[in-house]
Amino acid sequence: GVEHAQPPTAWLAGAPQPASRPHASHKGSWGDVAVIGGAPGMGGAALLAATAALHAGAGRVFVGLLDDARPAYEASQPELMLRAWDSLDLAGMHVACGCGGGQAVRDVLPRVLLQARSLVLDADALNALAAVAALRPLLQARARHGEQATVLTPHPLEAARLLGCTVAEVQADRLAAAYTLAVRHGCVVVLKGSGTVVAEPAGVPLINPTGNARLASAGTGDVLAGLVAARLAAGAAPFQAAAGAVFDHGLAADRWPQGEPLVASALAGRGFWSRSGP
Ligand code: B4P
Ligand code: MG
Repeated sequence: GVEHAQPPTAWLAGAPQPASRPHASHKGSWGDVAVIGGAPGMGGAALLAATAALHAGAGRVFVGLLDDARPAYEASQPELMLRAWDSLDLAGMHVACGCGGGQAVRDVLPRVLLQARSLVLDADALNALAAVAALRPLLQARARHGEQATVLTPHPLEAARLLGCTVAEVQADRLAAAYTLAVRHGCVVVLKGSGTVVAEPAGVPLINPTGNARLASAGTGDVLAGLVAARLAAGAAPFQAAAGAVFDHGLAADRWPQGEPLVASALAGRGFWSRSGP
């Protein structure tokens, strides 16, 4: 794998250093993550995000599936607690919403936006925000609340839908696209792709130096959403949570053994947790 030289610290302003877990910490110290998604036929995306959050050190990870036919547990990852999404008390939880959400996510977003303590919106949650104008004031209300951080994680097509422009326009000025979305919605924005941009409304955007095209495969974005949620659950500030997760996600790809396929389920279970923490 490729080893990166240590970049200048200014470049990494948002990337936390490796943190060890205090000896006397317990699972309550590391927060509750809830992944809400997994509409019928799309359960894999939610499970990938939840598995990544677990392996990034979240104390407890719930999966609020948007599918009434959910199994009692996930055999490959029995630590995950599978629930009906509307049975979860979201008020104290760090939520990732939209991974494999389909159209059903439109119905759950109002409650998620109102209640989640911190929130990562990915994939179909972003598409819902782009399509349903009535959801956007709820996002702005979270920004005014102050305690309710929100991180948006669009890829370029999702960003283009949110901005009402073309993918080419997003890609022509990625810093401006991410910053515009951050200001407009009062959120931290992770614009994914080669040179992922992390932006916040009041601050200089960051271009992540890690990662490579081996991440261009199905489900790696879901893994990233889970990693951001785990860092939020551990108490990181939203920009630091996003930047740290993006950095680690890319670093894992850069260090991936050459002969081994980089598939999202292997990435999710890789064990990021020694680096997690506020
Ligand atoms: P989706 O159906 O939305 O794909 P997904 O489930 O979101 O996949 P996943 O979650 O794994 O990928 P994501 O990009 O979130 O895709 C539907 C369609 O959207 C696609 O068929 C395509 O038409 C369109 N689309 C998707 N990406 C596009 C793009 N970049 N430009 C134009 N159209 C696009 O997450 C992938 C992760 O891998 C991110 O963390 C990303 O930063 C990383 N990654 C991918 N390529 C990388 C690279 N070259 N270098 C470094 N990192 C890279
Ligand atoms: Mg995605």
